[in-house]
Amino acid sequence: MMNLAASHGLRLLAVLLISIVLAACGGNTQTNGIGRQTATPAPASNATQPPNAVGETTVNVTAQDFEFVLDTRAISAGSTTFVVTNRGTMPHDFAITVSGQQHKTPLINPGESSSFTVELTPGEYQYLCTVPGHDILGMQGTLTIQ
Ligand SMILES: [Cu+2]
Repeated sequence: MMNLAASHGLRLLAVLLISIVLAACGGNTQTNGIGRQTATPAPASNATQPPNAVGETTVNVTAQDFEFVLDTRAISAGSTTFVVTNRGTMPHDFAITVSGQQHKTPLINPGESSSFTVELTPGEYQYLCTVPGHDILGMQGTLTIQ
């Protein structure tokens, strides 16, 4: 009997809690319609960026000691802007070879950013930091465009 009573009490409590949660959610939606969008976690390096036109993508590149992290979620063939932010403790740059030609940022100091735009077609592109030795330490990779 004690068990039954206890479980009945628990069930009541659960129903109450669910009601409260539902009420809270409902209130949220009414007072703040854009609250939903903030649920998507953004990379720490991300600045707010405007929506891109068709065929234009922005790739956020984080340079660290000694690694590049590329946010390629939205990437596709077309005009591509690389926004490179140096989160390391020493100057880095970002260079990518397109059609045999190297495009790159100037040397970027820690905490600063630089960007450039190139036209990418489907294929594979090598990128690296051109500071001597940094590529060997890990600041290099291949970007694939489908
Ligand atoms: Cu470097």
